[in-house]
Amino acid sequence: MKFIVFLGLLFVCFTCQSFAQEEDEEEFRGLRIGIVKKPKRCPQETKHGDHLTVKYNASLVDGTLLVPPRNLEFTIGEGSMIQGWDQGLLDMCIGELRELITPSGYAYGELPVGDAIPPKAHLVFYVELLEIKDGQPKPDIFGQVDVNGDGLISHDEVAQYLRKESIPDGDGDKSHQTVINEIFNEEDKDNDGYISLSEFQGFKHEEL
Ligand SMILES: [Ca+2]
Ligand SMILES: [Ca+2]
Repeated sequence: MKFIVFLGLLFVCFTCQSFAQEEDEEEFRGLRIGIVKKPKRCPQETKHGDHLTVKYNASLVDGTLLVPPRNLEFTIGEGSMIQGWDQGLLDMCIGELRELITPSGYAYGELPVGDAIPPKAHLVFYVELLEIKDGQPKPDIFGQVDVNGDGLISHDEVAQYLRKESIPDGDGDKSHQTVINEIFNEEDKDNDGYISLSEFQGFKHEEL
């Protein structure tokens, strides 16, 4: 979704002109990360799954501005942004400013993007990290399975969950009944036929 938003931001740059890329390809094999400014104090660094707010701009390597400075929120390391951002903005402090010289292989590859970004474009981003929010909380699987909300997961509720998740009800080891039995053998520690919240381990079964 954020990727689309980002593309959208670039698409709005109708006035930008396309420029033929004549750079020496040798120069642009790898992502180059330059630290322009780094604060002295850095209590927290970015890691995969963090939700970041950044201020950035984007240009072609010849200096043509594609996106003037603007703020953007995204989750890093989940492929929602170009690879150059997912890799180039890790271990970053709040207040840090980086220059990412991003070969096309780490950006939009062979294809043009709108009128602004020509095919095989190498891009330069200046990205300042404004805020880090820890990764999104894991989905509440227990709550999703415990549909009647009594704080216990029953056999029937697991069966409903398997159907809802479109897990195939196969033969033998793959049948829903076998999967349910294995889950309860593993997780229903006191053998009362229900999985309580404290017993719940998150369905580590290979089918799920
Ligand atoms: Ca229940
Ligand atoms: Ca139990």
